[in-house]
Amino acid sequence: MPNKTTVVFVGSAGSGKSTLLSAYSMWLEKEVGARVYKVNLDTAAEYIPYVPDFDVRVYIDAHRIAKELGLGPNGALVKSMDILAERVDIVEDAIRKADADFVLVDTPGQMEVFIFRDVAPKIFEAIKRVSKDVLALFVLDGEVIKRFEDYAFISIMSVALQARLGVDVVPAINKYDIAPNLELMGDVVSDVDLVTERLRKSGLYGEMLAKIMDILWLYAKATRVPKVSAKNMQGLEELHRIVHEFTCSCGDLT
Ligand SMILES: Nc1nc2c(ncn2[C@@H]2O[C@H](COP(=O)(O)OP(=O)(O)OP(=O)(O)O)[C@@H](O)[C@H]2O)c(=O)[nH]1
Ligand SMILES: [Mg+2]
Repeated sequence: MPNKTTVVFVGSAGSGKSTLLSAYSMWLEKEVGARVYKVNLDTAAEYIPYVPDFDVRVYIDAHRIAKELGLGPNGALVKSMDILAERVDIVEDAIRKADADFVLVDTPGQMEVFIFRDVAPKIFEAIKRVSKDVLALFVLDGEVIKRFEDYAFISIMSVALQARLGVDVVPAINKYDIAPNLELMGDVVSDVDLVTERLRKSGLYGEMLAKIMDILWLYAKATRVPKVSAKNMQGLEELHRIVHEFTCSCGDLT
């Protein structure tokens, strides 16, 4: 029986996926004494702030593909993801053999190229076969969350990712150290009534978003959103508590 918990870091370009993966792996090793296996699936990465145990670039490198096929950076990334979609067995094998408690998986900077292609559901299916638990950490850049509507957008995106990937999705707000709106970043994001009340006041789309949020919260497994700074290694304990609650079936997540 596989006994690994796999956390897949997804999120828009530059949101801090790789830095957070690095910070969380160090935290897990130091504070929990966990054995961590780090997987890089970013075929176009030029620099990654951790030493990967499995690096997809050894097999599929977007820069090499660009040269060989005469493609631009986007075309090469798409092509590399399509090649990976046919070779998910390499990733599955590596994770199966990993002697680890936690597997942390980094994904390409351009989230849409990963999420919208065949590769994402295929990778998640493969990871599920060799892990006890799998969840996706939706890494958000705290700098860009400025309004209640932005928070509604994140919640809707999280549910969309859940539907697409077939696993629980935990949104995490990164770059808390430079987040511009600490009021919104604070506990407010966990206060259902306050968010919907503020949305209702903001016109036609606000009313629509508030109604969507009512439904989302009805089905939400957790309303807590970890706020972290990967750069300063802050908020990692809360992040881990939420990851643990999702994977241990211990009930209340609010
Ligand atoms: N201030 C601050 N900067 C951060 C934090 N986390 C990441 N960064 C910076 O944000 C930039 C992008 O970080 P990455 O970890 O490369 O982000 P990514 O999502 O992996 O980026 P791509 O894979 O290129 O899309 C880097 O300059 C990081 O140093 C944070 O918590 N606070
Ligand atoms: Mg990265």
